[in-house]
Amino acid sequence: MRIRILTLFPEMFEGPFKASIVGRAAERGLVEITVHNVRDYAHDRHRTVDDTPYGGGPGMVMMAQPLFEAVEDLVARELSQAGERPKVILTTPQGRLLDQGMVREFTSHKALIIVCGHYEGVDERFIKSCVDHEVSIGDYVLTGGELPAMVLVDALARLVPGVLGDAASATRESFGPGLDGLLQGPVYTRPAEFRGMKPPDVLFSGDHAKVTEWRRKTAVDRTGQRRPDLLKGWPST
Ligand code: 6GU
Repeated sequence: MRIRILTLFPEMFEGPFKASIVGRAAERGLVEITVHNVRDYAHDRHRTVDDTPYGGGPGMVMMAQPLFEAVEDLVARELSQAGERPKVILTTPQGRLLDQGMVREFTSHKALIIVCGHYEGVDERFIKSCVDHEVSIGDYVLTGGELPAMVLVDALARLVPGVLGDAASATRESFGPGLDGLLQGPVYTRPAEFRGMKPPDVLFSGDHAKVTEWRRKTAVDRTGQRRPDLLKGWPST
């Protein structure tokens, strides 16, 4: 999967995408992530990318022209490289709330362009003409769409085959597709007793069916207590 990120702050991506599982995935060629500066597409001497809003009001609005030309350029590069038009995602608090289903849907595309929104917003003519999906990561306001873009890339990368180690994939598998969308129940590791606290006996029983049933039950209980909204329509079959 190829991901191109369009941002006013390319330097923000240097740390997160070098370290971590995402960094390893990029190194191994499982995902290809490139970061592009919107300012490189400005035309004037000052490389202007924002301006005051029509109608007045506080803050600045990201101009249509640099974003428009940047996306045109990145789309053209993708078409010449792979021949499949990439989906364009804009990170903005006005977007649809990101969930695992949307992440899964996005992984069906070979290439994505993620545009990081900023300031008081983005000229609507760019959004109307160039953006396929507007995405928010939660009901709170951040200073910019860069962190949301990183969140999205992280969520996407871990679904690319081979990115998670065998152990992690196997764990998810054994958890069973039936628990998809539920919160995970409690987990424990050595020592068997810590400050007087012991894990439930069933985890030491060696009975895999019983352990699986315990994991299912604790996942359902916890989801009911903390996120009852997730239980609506579950199980799906
Ligand atoms: Cl995608 N952008 C900004 N600026 N704030 C947010 C957000 C996005 N998602 C939640 N808050």
